[in-house]
Amino acid sequence: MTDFFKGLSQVKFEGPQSRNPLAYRHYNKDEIVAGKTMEEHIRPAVAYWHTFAQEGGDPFGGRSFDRPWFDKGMDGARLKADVAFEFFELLDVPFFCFHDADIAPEGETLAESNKNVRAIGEIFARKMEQSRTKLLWGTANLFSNRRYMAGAATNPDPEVFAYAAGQVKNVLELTHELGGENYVLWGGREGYETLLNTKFGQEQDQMARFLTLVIEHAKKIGFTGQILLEPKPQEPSKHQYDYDVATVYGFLQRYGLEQDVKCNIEVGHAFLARHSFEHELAVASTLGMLGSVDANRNDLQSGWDTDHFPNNAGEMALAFYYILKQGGLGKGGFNFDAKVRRQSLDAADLLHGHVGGLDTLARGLKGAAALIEDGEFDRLLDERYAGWDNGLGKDILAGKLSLSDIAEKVHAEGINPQPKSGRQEYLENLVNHFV
Ligand code: XUL
Ligand code: CO
Repeated sequence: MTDFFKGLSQVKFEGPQSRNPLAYRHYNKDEIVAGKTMEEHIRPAVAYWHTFAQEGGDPFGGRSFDRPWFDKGMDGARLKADVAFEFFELLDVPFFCFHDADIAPEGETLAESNKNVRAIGEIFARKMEQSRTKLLWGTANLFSNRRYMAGAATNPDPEVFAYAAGQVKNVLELTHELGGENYVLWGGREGYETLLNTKFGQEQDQMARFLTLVIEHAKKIGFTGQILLEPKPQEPSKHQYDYDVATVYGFLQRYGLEQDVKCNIEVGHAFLARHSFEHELAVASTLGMLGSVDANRNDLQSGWDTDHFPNNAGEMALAFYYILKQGGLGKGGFNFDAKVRRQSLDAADLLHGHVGGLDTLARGLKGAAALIEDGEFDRLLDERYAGWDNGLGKDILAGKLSLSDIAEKVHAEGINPQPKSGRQEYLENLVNHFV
């Protein structure tokens, strides 16, 4: 045991009345909701980067956190791994996620970096034999090092592409060996700052080639997890290619990859694309692309990707509505891509963030399950579209009528549709009744 979390004990469910700030009030992992335990629905994961590697810096000031593993090379990385697994147990969560760069220091060469990552990977493997926490996903950091400033797969220099490929091969194989259920690609620098130095079509081809290589390698090593692309419209690139779910789907279809890849949808990224989170989930679910979720929220005032912990149960209820309707996230889950604020210096703050986030998800889950169980919401939606189930609507959709046929019908039958209320306020109140 390290002494990082000294004095803190495992977070337990105590119910909504509890005033214990380090107890779950809504997240009761074994409680059955809509046929599964809460843990099976949510599949919560701790993000290694925000929780253990984040330094508390902002554009106006550097590190504010003082962690005993900072600046200590591989010794620090080993201590960080010890602390990480203690944290997973304190929170009692089933999953974690990592980038290669979060877990081990970069070396002078790719070989040295990969070796460092592998050494910590071995420690993870040993710890995972004792721990119940598994790997939700792994990913390679292809955006922090300056070699990637003009992109990884989409770099004008093929040697950068090659370096990135070497990094991804290593992390994909490690993810597979650790039993990871997904592999994520977030294209932080796959985009451009200015078209003045960018061949857009060329870069699209490169990105598709890279993804194809990853898919092929995953198959070759027998990785049966999901390959996930994480859309985000900007930051750090001015224009990112994986703008939103619809854009990603168009890209995948163009290169014939839509069967092999799904999306990891992040709340804050949806906002940056000027969508709601539930919009992105609805689009993804409709396209068969809803693979996993990065849970967080943005500071709406700043309009930036601030990665706060989720605290809006109503928003999460709408998210769970689409997740429950598609029968769950399968191999995906809810990764807390969220960080404590710069002034939240204490070890306990890391727990408070996750406890509140998980309680918010639990409230959303229970709300969505109750909404569906009640049935009125779905019935109203079906009623609104009922005209398409038979007669005119059905014939139009089935392609039985030409434009002239339809026009003729309007004249012959005196069709004169009368607008009906969309009842938005009624529906908002109905949803709120269950959250
Ligand atoms: C960045 C982001 C990443 C990805 C993984 O905005 O969300 O942390 O989730 O690379
Ligand atoms: Co993310």
